[in-house]
Amino acid sequence: MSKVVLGLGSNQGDSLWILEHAIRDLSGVLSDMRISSLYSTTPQDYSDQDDFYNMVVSGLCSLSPRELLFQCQSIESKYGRDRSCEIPSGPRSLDIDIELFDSCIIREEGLIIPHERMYQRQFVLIPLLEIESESADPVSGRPFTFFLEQLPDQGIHKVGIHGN
Ligand code: PH2
Ligand code: MG
Ligand code: MG
Repeated sequence: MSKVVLGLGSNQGDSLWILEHAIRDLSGVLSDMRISSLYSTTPQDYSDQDDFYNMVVSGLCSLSPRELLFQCQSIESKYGRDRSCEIPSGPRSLDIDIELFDSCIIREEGLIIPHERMYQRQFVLIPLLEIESESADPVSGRPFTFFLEQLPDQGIHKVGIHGN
């Protein structure tokens, strides 16, 4: 079994409903799942869009990284994601990113792990450290707390605990 960390985001459609149901679907893929609080976050990279809801889940997975990617993309499609007609970094009904997969370092077409922008994103690092406080970057060996300390405030607010 591999320990994986996924980042979830939504800013289109009924985001809270979508995230709740996507997590239910992911519980069929991951065992011993940990679920962060839900956060409201200011859009990064492309600012002309609504705020996002973001959260992070971790768990154990028996799939390969490619198989997990396929499962994540199938769940994205189920909740209305259509990659053929979206702006890069723009609005999306559901985004599920593989942030970490054990200590694997993968640099393949369409599959980069650790996720290349996780180090710059409070909306990934804050919920990640909430559920996996000891986790460290497999590339540098540095704890993720190190990267979080470097970041300016990016406008992220906890809005609830999952299930409440
Ligand atoms: N996702 C993006 C681009 N910008 N900003 C926030 N706050 N949250 C996201 O999930 C997000 C983003 C592309 O996937
Ligand atoms: Mg994505
Ligand atoms: Mg993303």
